[in-house]
Amino acid sequence: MHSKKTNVLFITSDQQHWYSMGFLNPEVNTPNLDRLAKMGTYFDRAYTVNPTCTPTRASLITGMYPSQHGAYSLGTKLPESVPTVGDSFREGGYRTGLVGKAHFQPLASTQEFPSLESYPILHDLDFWRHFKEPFYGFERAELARNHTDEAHAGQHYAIWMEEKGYDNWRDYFLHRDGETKHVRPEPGQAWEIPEEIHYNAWIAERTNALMEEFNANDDSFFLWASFFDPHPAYMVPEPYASMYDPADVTVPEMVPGEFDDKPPHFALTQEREGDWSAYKTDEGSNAIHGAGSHLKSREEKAKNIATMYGMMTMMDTYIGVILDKLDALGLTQNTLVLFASDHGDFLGQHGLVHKAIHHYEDLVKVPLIASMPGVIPQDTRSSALQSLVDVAPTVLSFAGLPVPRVMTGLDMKSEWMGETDALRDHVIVENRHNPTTMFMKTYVEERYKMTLHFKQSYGEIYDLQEDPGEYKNLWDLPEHQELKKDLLLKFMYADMAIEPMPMPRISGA
Ligand SMILES: [Ca+2]
Repeated sequence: MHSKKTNVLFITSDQQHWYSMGFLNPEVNTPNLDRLAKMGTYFDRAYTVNPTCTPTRASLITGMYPSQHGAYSLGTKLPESVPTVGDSFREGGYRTGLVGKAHFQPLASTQEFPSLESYPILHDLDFWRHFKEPFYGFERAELARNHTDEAHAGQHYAIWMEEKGYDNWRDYFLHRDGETKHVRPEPGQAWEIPEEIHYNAWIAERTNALMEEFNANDDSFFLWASFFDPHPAYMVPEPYASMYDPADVTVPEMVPGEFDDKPPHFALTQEREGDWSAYKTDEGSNAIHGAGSHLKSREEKAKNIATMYGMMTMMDTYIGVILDKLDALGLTQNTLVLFASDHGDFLGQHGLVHKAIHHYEDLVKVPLIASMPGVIPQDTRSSALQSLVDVAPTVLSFAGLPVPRVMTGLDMKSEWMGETDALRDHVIVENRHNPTTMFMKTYVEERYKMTLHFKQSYGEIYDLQEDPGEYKNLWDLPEHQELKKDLLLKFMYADMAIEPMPMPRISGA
């Protein structure tokens, strides 16, 4: 009776600010995400484990923190030896698939650290046509690596575009050597790519095809539809490009003086040519995402937000295509549908744009919706703390499969079912961008939030209850030194608690 087992359909966006969904923000239309939230529970205090792609994506499939699974920063890879949630599902008799963005490996490859998601193999379509091995536990991995028009477009996505008759697909993307017909649209301008070959259409079509195939064989499945939007550079084809008028969107603004009590890398963002050299001292230092000028005109921010809304509405349309297929196959009742983003985004909040190295709620909080009619409470909003490190153990638990001991995330099934109270009293957000610089760790509990900056004299403490905008840093204030001591102790205990215990003690010695 395979079909009675619980399927898991995991849908993710990339770099989505939690507020960009219609049921939270009337400026944007996302009817299908609204429908999913109504069908299930929306968690308004869900946190990433790292505000960048690779570390968090590796945590999503391993149930471990970036400091544990090895892919601690962008430009690193998840070692193939680390067990994944897909491995567990396969051992449990499930079919597994991933369509869209993986980013478990870096864009560069070395002999010691080979990467399949790197040049020139990304563009070797023959290689990908014959690629049949499981990829990190996904027996069917259909991949791409580009955000919007990036030159990384290739792999299965490019093969699919050619199958659709678009041998000229390169005309819609940048080229690495600069030779391209495509000119990146200015903020607010439409991307000329035909909607029928946009990667949203590809992800929906291939996700649905895999669901159909698995269902036809009466196989249960764990399937990840991994969307690329609304990650910058913000661009979207018509009709979505002109769906939202920049004049009608709210543009978040910085509060004058708000960086006065913050670590120095906050104020540096407001300089045209800030000196970031102090953060690029490590051997092997690579780009630090967000270490640069964040100055953009209000007009450009408004255009970007309007485009981002268009990207959300377009992605939502194709999420709807997948949810409709799930319904049409009669699988909605026995499928856990989980929607999340890998981390947040700045659209002008605190004077910041895109990804950054500033652990505001805008960046470290993520949208999270869990739906399974009859199992997870419907039309419910929960403010209990959630972490993306819990996704792997929790989906295994919903499928009735054992959670491997190496997973240090928590099994949240009983809480998501409304059977237990909050299982978490804190979450941890890691960020080791370079070995010693931009190396920070954040502890968030119900009320307070603390960020430690490795071997720096400064730090951050915010009272999220009294100061949800995180404007007042309590770290140095004499009246809050007891609070600081208390939080440091709790942070240390939290860090001890996540030490992995791969096996039980099976004897006295
Ligand atoms: Ca990301």
